[in-house]
Amino acid sequence: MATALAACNLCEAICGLELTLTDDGTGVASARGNAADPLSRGYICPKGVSLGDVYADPDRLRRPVRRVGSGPEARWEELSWDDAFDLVADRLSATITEHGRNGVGVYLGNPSAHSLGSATHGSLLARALRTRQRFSASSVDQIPHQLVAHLLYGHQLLLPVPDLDRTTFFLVVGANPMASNGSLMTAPDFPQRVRDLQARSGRMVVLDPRRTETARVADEHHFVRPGTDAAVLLAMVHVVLAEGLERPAPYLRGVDDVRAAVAAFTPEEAERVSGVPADVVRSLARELAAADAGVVYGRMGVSTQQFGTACQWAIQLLNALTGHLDREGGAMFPTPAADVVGARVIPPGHYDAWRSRVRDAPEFAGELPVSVLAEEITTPGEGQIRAFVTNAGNPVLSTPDGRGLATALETLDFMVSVDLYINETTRHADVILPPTSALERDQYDLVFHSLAVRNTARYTPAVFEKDEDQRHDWEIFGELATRIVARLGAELPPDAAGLVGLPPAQVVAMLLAAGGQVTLDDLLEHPEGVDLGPLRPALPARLQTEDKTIDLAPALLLGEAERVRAWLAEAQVPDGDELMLIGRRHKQDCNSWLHNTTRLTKGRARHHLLMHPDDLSARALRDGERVVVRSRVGLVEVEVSSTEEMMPGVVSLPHGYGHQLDGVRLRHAVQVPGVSINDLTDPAALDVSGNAALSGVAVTVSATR
Ligand SMILES: Nc1nc2c(c(=O)[nH]1)N[C@H]1C(S)=C(S)[C@@H](COP(=O)(O)OP(=O)(O)OC[C@H]3O[C@@H](n4cnc5c(=O)[nH]c(N)nc54)[C@H](O)[C@@H]3O)O[C@H]1N2
Ligand SMILES: Nc1nc2c(c(=O)[nH]1)N[C@H]1C(S)=C(S)[C@@H](COP(=O)(O)OP(=O)(O)OC[C@H]3O[C@@H](n4cnc5c(=O)[nH]c(N)nc54)[C@H](O)[C@@H]3O)O[C@H]1N2
Ligand code: SF4
Ligand SMILES: [Mo]
Repeated sequence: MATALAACNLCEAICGLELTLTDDGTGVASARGNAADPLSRGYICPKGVSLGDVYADPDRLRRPVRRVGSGPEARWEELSWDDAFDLVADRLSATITEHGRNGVGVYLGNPSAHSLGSATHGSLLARALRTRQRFSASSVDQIPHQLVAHLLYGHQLLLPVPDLDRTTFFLVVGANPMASNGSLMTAPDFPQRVRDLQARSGRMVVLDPRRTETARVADEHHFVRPGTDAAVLLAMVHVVLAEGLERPAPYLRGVDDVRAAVAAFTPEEAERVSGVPADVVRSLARELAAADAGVVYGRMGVSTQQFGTACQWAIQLLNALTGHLDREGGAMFPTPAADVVGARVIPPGHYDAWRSRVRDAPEFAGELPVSVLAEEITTPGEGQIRAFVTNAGNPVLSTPDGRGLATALETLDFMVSVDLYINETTRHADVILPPTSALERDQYDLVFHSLAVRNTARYTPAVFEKDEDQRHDWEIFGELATRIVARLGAELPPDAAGLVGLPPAQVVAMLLAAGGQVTLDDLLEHPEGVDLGPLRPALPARLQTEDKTIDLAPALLLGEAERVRAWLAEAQVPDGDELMLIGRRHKQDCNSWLHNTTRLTKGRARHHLLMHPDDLSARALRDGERVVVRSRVGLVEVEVSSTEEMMPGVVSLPHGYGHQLDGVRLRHAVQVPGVSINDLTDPAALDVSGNAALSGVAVTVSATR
């Protein structure tokens, strides 16, 4: 039977796969990890197998469709690509002519970063539209990381990653890589990498309000109350500096300003709000400072919260001050073969260059917080969004007050979505343009090789040829951009115009040539991937700051320390009726999609609200019964599960559930129970970066009886 190599693009681990094709060569019979892949080394998770299901899924769109009617009565009609492109270009250019550039809004979802064509050509659309109403899943995810990287290292994507394979002290704050497979840390087969760490006498310590899959395999776990990590992390910085444990590199500046800023953050104050014992805060700081190879790593839990930026800053401070930045086993910068940072393919970023129209929220790197999207659609006035474009996303399920956003989408003059499926968001579109799926296109992970725990490079040619009447995403962006500017009597800037029709392979070839580590030909000869060795020290040369130093204490971040201090002075531990809601991810879930694959949805239901048994009994609730969860924004009804893995006072719902596809005729729909956590999260709650504070939402839980 024929086999083919593929790259899984369903999460940041970018595993190499070996597919066995069906006898006629038109489908996937089975999939396994490719042992020859130098990064993933044969690892695969349950989702990797489902790539073939997506390819074969009869409900995946392959031709453009137009919606006729709305709500449960809506019908979808196929139309030709040419007609679809014309229709979309007509409507978007008409909106611009009538309402101005900011009359069109754009949202880019998570899989945009996981497709080579979106990475190379996605910006074409923004450059044709030139709107300030730009949004993405980044502002319900990692904007604080990017803001801090921009301020400290001079580029929003110059993000240090844990040198996981060589560290001996790994402090994980608000991340669950045993389920997520790592994020802003491309580390396929995290479970084995942790076993290796422990086998070399290293330790993993986890701070998380839930005893997660990662906490369970850790050497130490402490509950931390949601949203209070900044107090813990800044207290750790305080301990490092107060005890003289710092070892700053010569290119670090601002240590004394940091010392002054953290003076008020004592471990005792941290304990009061967070529940993490003061002696644990002290011993973690000392253990990090004493470790030969130590690193602090924090992800979603400390990014999507009220002090996300302060947390990410404190994490950089801890690594840098204890001498673990740019050091083996510490926090290191990959040297990717195709370097989008050095080549400035992605700009370094800027903050607060303009603000949102209705709420006056600052932009970051040209994007506004997605939490302001609904109000920008519904609030009349100049710059109101009248037409809307989405690519690879589902903000109705993935952004705060998703239900409110769905209502807002219904008021638009026009909406177009580039997506493989009709989902809770794209069902509101007038036109859906479906690109080819992962196995039908070439892949090179421009983003994730830049965040990997080992330097590798891999170019994977398409497994299946697309049929003539399909389009790749880069072709869709090129076509739309060209037709829109033509209607506006405008032109694309020369570098953008040069991209139209240029296959992504050529973009990759140019980037690889600039880097000089490998060529595209090398990679085509080795589709399993090429090993470029362990991470290596790169500072100060790789810094993108003008003077090649790192200012640890930019004014914005000092201001954040002050904001955390002011909050700390007032902060009370919630009591009485109130609980704090957090999210969770499961191994078999992929954000809000893939819930239509039998393979990933069979087995025990996993949509429940998790709650500590004491919190259930305090409310006279029974394990398994349906409860009402209320927040300022909305309410949902869902089954509750009693578990001691939750910190008392904290409850958890998974993210990406709550499908609302009633009335949408799908051939193969699987009914997955559950509710959307984002019917409870609050678009008013933002970090300074504009990131949504999804963690620590105040809720009450009561019986439906
Ligand atoms: N409360 C809460 N909210 C959260 C989170 C949380 O933890 N808690 N997590 C946040 C995070 S980290 C993220 S990244 C977001 C994700 O939120 P989004 O990015 O808005 O949503 P996804 O579920 O990733 O949407 C995937 C869509 O992309 C389509 N798709 C898949 N591949 C492709 C492709 O190659 N091209 C195109 N055009 N479409 C494709 C799928 O069909 C699906 O419809 O959710 C965020 N929201
Ligand atoms: N299987 C699977 N893998 C995925 C995804 C998926 O949907 N499914 N999504 C992918 C995406 S888009 C992303 S961004 C990554 C995310 O990757 P991770 O960040 O590793 O994943 P999460 O499960 O969101 O982990 C967040 C952790 O923070 C904890 N937490 C919540 N609030 C707080 C808090 O206030 N303080 C602290 N200290 N902890 C808190 C939660 O309990 C949870 O364990 O995963 C990626 N991988
Ligand atoms: S961990 Fe699973 S979903 Fe992520 S890339 Fe690997 S196989 Fe795909
Ligand atoms: Mo994400």
